[in-house]
Amino acid sequence: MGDRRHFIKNAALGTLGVSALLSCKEETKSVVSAAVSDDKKGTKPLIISTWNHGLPANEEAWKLLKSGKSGLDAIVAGVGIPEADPKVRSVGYGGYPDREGKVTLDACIMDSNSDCGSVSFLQNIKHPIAVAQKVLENTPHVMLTGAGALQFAKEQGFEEENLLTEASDKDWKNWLEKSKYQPVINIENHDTISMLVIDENGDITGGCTTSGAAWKMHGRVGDSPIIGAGLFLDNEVGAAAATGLGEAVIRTAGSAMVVELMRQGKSPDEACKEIVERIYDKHKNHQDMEYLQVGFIAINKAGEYGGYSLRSGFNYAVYDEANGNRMEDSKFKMTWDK
Ligand code: SD4
Repeated sequence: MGDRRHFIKNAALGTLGVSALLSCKEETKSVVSAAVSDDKKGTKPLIISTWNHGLPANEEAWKLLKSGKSGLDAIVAGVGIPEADPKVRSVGYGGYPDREGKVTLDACIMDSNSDCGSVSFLQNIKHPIAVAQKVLENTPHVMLTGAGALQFAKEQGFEEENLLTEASDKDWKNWLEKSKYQPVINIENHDTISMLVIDENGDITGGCTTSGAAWKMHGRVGDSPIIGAGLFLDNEVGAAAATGLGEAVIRTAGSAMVVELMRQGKSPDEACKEIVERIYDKHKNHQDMEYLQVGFIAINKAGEYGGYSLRSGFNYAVYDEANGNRMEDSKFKMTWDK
């Protein structure tokens, strides 16, 4: 309800739219488990994903995990659901275009060995997360971008298709009338999907896929394909992923910092909160503050999970054996009305 109100309010504005490091493994483990609080402890395996579209994504990923597939395969299949859904206007096919009417996609994926693959500024490919997996598996690199990413995708057998739906084309033309850049996050509760998985053995994988901030400049890349910003994990510690205004997440190396805070003993909730507070402090007098929203989800090695956002309206989907697939509301620093 709050989300809806917020959406209406912002639509009315005229737009739619974004260590001390422990050196020894044993020490790390004991510090992390000391941070576990019972209320947020899931059973393994556990999947956590951003926003409402996390529910069907979790469902699909869960099926694959339970059939013995890897965390990587589970994530690619899971987040592939919103990527292919034209009703989800912030991911993949049907996503809002940039200010030139082009749908450009960002995605990344990372496994428990710290191998990662990423694509940015990719056009005409419905499943950027699947291309990111191929970058991880079939190249010596971490990130491919733009025309090179597209060329690679085609070499890997992906088909080019038009991702601009009629609805997005219409919204873009409406936006052009005022051409005001003010990406509003929480649009009907569909934004970037980030997914974190801890399997039965306690191994962690993560992925993130998005069409990015609506009405961005052509060529703009957000946090979502950037390892350390939109997504980060360390299999000894835990994982974190972001949603929200990518510029703010990149400025603070958000997800990497959440993981480092968990390494120091913070719980996932506490670690997400501390980084959100830091983002707030750094942006409170910034021009982006008016429309700034960021949210993080995190899991640790012990199976504890959590999330925190700057403003109200963020939620995430959690799936484990004990409690099934459900939505949980994130704690937040402030409401949109303040
Ligand atoms: C971006 N972080 O491109 C993405 C957008 C997003 O929730 O996450 N929206 O900045």
